[in-house]
Amino acid sequence: MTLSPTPADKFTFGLWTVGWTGADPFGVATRAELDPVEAVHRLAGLGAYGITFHDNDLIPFDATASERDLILKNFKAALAETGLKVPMVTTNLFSHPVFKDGGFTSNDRSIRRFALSKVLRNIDSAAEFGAETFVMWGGREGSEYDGSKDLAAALDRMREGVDTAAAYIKDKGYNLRIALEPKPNEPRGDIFLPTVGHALAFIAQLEHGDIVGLNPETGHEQMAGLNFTHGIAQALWAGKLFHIDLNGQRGIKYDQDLVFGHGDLTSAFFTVDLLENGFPNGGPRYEGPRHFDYKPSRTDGYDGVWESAKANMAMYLLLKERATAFRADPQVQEALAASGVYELGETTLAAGETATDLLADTTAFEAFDANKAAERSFAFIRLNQLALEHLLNAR
Ligand SMILES: [Mn+2]
Repeated sequence: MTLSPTPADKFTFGLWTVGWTGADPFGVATRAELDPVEAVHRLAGLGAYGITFHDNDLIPFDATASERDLILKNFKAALAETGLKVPMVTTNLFSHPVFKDGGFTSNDRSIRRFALSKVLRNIDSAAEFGAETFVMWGGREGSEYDGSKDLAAALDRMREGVDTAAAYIKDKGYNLRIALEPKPNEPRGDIFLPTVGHALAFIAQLEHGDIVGLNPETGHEQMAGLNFTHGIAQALWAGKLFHIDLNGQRGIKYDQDLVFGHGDLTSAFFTVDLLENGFPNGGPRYEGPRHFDYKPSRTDGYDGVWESAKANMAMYLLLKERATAFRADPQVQEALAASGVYELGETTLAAGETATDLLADTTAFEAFDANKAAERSFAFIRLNQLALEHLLNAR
């Protein structure tokens, strides 16, 4: 078993994940605050590659300039000492009451100006840390009541905010790309850009969409009843999978943020299979960090927090091992072929063939025996059983 991670595995964690103290809408914190410096040392000791954070995970919203300087000095010293990287930075536009109606899409223009200014300042900070990805999760960008928002104006303001940030990155020459993180609901009743598909369509409307992509999260797509692997596949296909948030979720309910694989394990297997082995017929690959965005259950103390950090990486490595064995199995290769998985990689038209040529091909239509073709068994059940037997290490 290859369960001991190294930085080469590119595992990264949000400071807000291991640092979550367990406060939820029904109860106060169950764990003490975690010093960011300790988080850096602990994660490095466990074999992680990097740590990520919202601006206010590190620097409190109301910190003075001297407090800010001291925090940054200590944090950077810990990074230098451990070699831990900061590949991604994001902005908190949701905790402070000023953002109760959103940041980029608040109905209050002065709040939108404050939010955009906060983002631009944080872009400077992200570049200073050497981050390559700047995530935007608009948790408060949404509504509870349809009549409370001009929805077209809200999308205009979202586009204005994202385009302004992207143009700023280009003007400054930063090696940064923006990654939008969709979520259907929570904390707002309905959040704008709720799924991977909505966000991809939004990016197509941007002036600076070339440096804007996605940071899909396992649980967020599953909260909408959607297939996470299909979502990241479409983002990859579109050249827009800039970052990824791995965690666990069981069905359509509140955002559980479980350890990766502790939700829908079969889905997690196929997620890792795609990330590690790529599409069966080739295509774009994801090369970025394997980022965990989860919450260590509030039932557990700090022993459980560090166990959960290890568990995320162990689950990924186990699934990687299982997915590699799955693809390498000659019986699986035979089953993939029998099921037509490689046949789907062939173009439907022959090289140079036109629609007119197809219409003239009597074998494609007039002489085509649809009833005979309908007799084909695709044998998908056998293929899936092989996958599950590999997942269970039974082969
Ligand atoms: Mn989540």
